[in-house]
Amino acid sequence: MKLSNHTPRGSAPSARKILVTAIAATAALGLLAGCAGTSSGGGSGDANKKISIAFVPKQLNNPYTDVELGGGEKAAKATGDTYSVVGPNTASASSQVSYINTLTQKHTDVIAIAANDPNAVCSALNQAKAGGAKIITFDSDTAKSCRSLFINQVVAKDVGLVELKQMAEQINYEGDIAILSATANATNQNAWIKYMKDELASNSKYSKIKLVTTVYGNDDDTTSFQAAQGLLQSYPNLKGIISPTTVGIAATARYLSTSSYKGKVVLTGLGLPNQMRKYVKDGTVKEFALWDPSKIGTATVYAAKALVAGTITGKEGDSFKAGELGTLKVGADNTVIVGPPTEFTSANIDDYDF
Ligand code: RAM
Repeated sequence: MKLSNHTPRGSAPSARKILVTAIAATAALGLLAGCAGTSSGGGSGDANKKISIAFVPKQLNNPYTDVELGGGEKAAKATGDTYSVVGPNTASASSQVSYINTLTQKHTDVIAIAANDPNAVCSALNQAKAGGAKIITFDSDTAKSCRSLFINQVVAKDVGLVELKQMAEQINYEGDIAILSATANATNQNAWIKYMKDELASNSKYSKIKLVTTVYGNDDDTTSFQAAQGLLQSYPNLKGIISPTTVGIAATARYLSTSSYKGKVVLTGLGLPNQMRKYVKDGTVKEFALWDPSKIGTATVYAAKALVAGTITGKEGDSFKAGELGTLKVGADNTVIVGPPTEFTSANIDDYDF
């Protein structure tokens, strides 16, 4: 959603060409499929088969989730597939289970889930799979055995390293810092935090930085705001807070912006440019990072279609066409990486609208 278009001029195929190609592909695949049958989710080989895909985000009513799912909805409209969203209002470990069970009963072709816990949803997902559904994780993974594919926004290590780098530069590589995360079980945040801790322990340029604590705002605005307040009460010498969650960083910025810590305590992490803009402009925050969440939704829809069609199984080396994102490749751990992180500062934040 950056306000520039990376599609090279003249590269878009004409509508007629697409139509002709689509008809030809359908005919060819129809011949290939023969009498193979078209059981739900079974991989009929028909790349044009319309599917039903249900997204189960970590929680509803999270602005980040809204952008992510917006990409999925747009892609499903373009492909003519049936798109739906169901999910809990809180991001607690097992809050998604009942929604998965309902989707299983409805014989949804693909369940795409951003897991609140790597294991708590697995038995429900395995039942869905036994009923014929394909399982994709996006944003936040489950244990590998519970899904065919993980659509990951960015290489996890890169996320951890960029957040730490932005903090270190602003505190001159010295002092106490804390992490204000989402939920204690979140697979994505825990992976990023692990890489931050590894780097703090192993990279000598960070030897004077001490991570004093990690606290959790549960991706709830009020809880995160209070957690930020509590951190500064408990650690008055804190130099900085890293918040690897869009909910956490926005709530912490709001707290800092009207407190005596504004401009003194450094805040970095992962934020939506539209939520963070005012805190960058008023000097509360200098730098933060993210990616375009809508691309995750887009990639998930095209991966879902390829899985149902049987053109991919999710193994390393598989690739599939993902509309405006071009061709995406499945890498190690059955994971697709959508793109690199973007760093936002006052110099570029107005170029982004999400
Ligand atoms: C929050 C959620 C989401 C995460 C972003 C960065 O919105 O925890 O899972 O990817 O932050």
